[in-house]
Amino acid sequence: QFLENVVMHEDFIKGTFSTNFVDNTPALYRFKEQRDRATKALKFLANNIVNNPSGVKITDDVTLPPIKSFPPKFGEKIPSGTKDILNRKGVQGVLDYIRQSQEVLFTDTTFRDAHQSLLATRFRTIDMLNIADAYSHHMHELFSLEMWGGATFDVAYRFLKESPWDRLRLLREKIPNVLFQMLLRASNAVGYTNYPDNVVKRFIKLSADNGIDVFRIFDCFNWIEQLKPAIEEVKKHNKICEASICYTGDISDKNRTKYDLEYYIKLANELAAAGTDIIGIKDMAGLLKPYASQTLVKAIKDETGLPVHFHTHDTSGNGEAAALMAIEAGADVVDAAVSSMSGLTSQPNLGSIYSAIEYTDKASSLDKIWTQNISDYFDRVRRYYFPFESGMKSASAEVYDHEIPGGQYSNLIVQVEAMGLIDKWEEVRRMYAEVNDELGDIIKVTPSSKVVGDMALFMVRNELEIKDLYEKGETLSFPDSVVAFFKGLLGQPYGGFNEKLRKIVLKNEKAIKERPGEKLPPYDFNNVKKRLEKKYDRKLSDIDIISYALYPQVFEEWLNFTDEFGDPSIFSTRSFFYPLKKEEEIQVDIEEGKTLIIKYLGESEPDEKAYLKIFFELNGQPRTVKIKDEK
Ligand code: 3PY
Ligand code: ZN
Repeated sequence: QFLENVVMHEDFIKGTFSTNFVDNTPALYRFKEQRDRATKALKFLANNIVNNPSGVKITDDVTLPPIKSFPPKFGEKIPSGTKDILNRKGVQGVLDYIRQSQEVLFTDTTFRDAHQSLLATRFRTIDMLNIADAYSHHMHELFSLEMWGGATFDVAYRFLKESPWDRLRLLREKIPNVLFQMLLRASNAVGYTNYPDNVVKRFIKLSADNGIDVFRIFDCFNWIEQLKPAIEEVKKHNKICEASICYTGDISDKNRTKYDLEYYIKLANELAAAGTDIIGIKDMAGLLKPYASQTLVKAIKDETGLPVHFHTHDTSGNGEAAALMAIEAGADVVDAAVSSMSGLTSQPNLGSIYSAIEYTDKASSLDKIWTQNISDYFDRVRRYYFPFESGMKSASAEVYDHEIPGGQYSNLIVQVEAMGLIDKWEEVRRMYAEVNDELGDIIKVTPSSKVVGDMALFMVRNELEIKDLYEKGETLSFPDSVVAFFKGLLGQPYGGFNEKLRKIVLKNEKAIKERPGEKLPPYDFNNVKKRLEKKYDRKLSDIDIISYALYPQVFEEWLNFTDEFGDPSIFSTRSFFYPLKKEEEIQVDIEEGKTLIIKYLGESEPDEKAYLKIFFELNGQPRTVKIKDEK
């Protein structure tokens, strides 16, 4: 290895080295770094074998198919797409393109909402990168790829132990031609709490600098004051602003008057006045029924004259019909997921919508064969994530009663399972609806949906009914998110609070009426940077600091984890989640051209301090790793 480093070195090749070459060229010793990386990789695998932190196993009845790849043909050029329009002609150029397109345009949500809604957001970057060439070469007619935001940011650090920023950068390298879209929870950014305005603004700036082009922004109470700072910031960076209406209730039910058509039209006008480029209709639970979808899209288009981007979930099975009605009513862009990642709590099916409109004047110019090839790829990859499936086998109109957002459904069921309450899953769904009524029929989307979910779990776990809240509420200690909601820390819900319940939950704590971000002191980035750099004895980037500002504990855990176990994004999903089996051999690329061949041979008995020796073969050489049994 040392010799290899010497002969490959630039000075050696050019012949410009002196007798001190070896002493003065630390890069020659880089094999130490590689050796460290190899040791960390073995430690990661050993920890999986002994402690299995993901808690998932491959049982004997599961067979995981080989993954197919679709590399571009040698020398094949990447065709231009919507990102090139943004680069060349700016936001106005993209808006003109939308207006001039006779066909309906599509956003593919497979990289974000689809797996958030089907697989508890556990989809790893490597599985996106392996199909990225197919997108840039064959799906360049897409309007955008939704690939960031929502829960992906937190889950990447927390569970996948990978940097969401790397995902953005690496996908951008492979897909330079299609707009990248993210979901931004306005003043909650990509978190569950309100952040100071300067945190949200810096997060938007860094997201824009690192590759996000379209920001779908929403507030969980559709409160325009919460949306304005984010809208302004997106526009400042010359990115596409898609402020959104979160849809709830049922505009076709004349008895449900709280969120009627007038409510949404007024909101759309407010979004337009705040300067949004596009209006997003964000139907996060899939409650917008087909005819209502037609009415709403038409009304908003007529009223504002802005392009409309339509988003729904197929939980009821009516999602595709709703999307078609939206197209009929003039929706400019529609969200869909590739077939094998669509349906149920995910988005409607891109292939099916494509076929439904194939011979109409709205027909899409996407390549039908490639939408299928990509779906075939995901069909195989999805099987590696089987422990995160929600178990939902068919669409269910029950969503119109419980109103659980698609992105929450698959996470909630994992939570219910972890609490040992899976037998009460039906009860949790029923309670979710009852809690919502009691909170005053609020809009349920992150983070307000978490309030309702936490409260429903709390009620079921403690065997409480609604009346108990009033009878013995004084003695109950409510979930933090519920207290924060009643304190006004998520903002002001439309129609106000249930004041009677508020008194019970808050006890003597005070509530606020203002926009929470206004009250919070600005975040001191410089100070935090100094403190963290000292603590970790290394330089940290702006990206590190903003990630810490959003998720301090999760970010620190991730830093410590990668110090100990290296960067686990190098592993295939098979070896990342599931402990290796004895005699199993894997190949891991630690960098371009450097592959580790690792074979797991066996382990010792634990010693008196619960440490085990795990025996591997690394590139043919025996290696032993000591790891503590933490179970
Ligand atoms: C999120 O905020 O993560 C959502 O998907 C909301 O629908
Ligand atoms: Zn969604």
